[in-house]
Amino acid sequence: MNDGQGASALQCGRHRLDISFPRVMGILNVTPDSFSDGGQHTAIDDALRHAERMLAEGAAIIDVGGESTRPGASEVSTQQELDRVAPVVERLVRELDALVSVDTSAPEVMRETAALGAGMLNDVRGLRREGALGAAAHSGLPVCVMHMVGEPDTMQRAPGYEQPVEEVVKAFLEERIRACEAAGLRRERLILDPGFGFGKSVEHNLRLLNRMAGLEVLGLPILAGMSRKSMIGKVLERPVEERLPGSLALAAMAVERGARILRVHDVGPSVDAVNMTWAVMEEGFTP
Ligand code: 7PJ
Repeated sequence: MNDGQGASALQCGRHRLDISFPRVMGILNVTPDSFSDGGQHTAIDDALRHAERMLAEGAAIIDVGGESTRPGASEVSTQQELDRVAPVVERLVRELDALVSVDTSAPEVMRETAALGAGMLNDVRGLRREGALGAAAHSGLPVCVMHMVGEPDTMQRAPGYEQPVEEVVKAFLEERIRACEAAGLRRERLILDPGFGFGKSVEHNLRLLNRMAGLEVLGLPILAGMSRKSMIGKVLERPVEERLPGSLALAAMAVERGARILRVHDVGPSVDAVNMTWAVMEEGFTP
């Protein structure tokens, strides 16, 4: 059995998320400039329709992001982010009863969206912004804490590590777990993410995935996000719209190395890849 990762369920507001098997989180960008589907789902109705489709395809979580964190992206104001994200979260919760995760680093966005019924917080800055630890702790929601060196606008300038990248990532996550606990955010509410593509070279990303099982000793659920990322583009020399096969291979490998949440654009195919991988790992399946 593959149950070496702490809790088998997360209480996400009104939703209970079973993570005794790997789950898929569908990406819903509401930024005008996100790199792969930017501009396509800015209108709220479009966003809702896209989310509905991802849920029908088997997404357990919808991750709503209003700040583009692609390499080189500029920061948006908190108000701008809130204006983009809040109406979408509100309708996802009310009309679709979706388990909504909010991809944000801003304490105010955490507070407001938690009040609107979001069930999870996802911070690519690992709750390092001033006030973020407190806001996340107060929300009572599970939080995904991701590793990133620097900020999105500067992180890809010759990323270098003094120590092996997997050790740096692990030490960083251990430090964040301690900081969270000191702020009253209980360990049981944390999800860990090595942060593929954030301040890392292709070689760093490949090594990090290959050695990702090393994070399991921390005893917390692992989330992996590699869908359509440039590590695939670079290895396979594919533009972003041709990265699905590469994304599925990486999702399968992440599951095999312990990931319990996969953050993806292409939900249907990812659910199949993840379930097939899991069936092999379990040597069985439930139809
Ligand atoms: C990630 C994320 C990721 C988590 C983005 C993109 C860039 N959140 N938000 N993990 N990536 N937790 O989707 O390519 O890898 S935005």
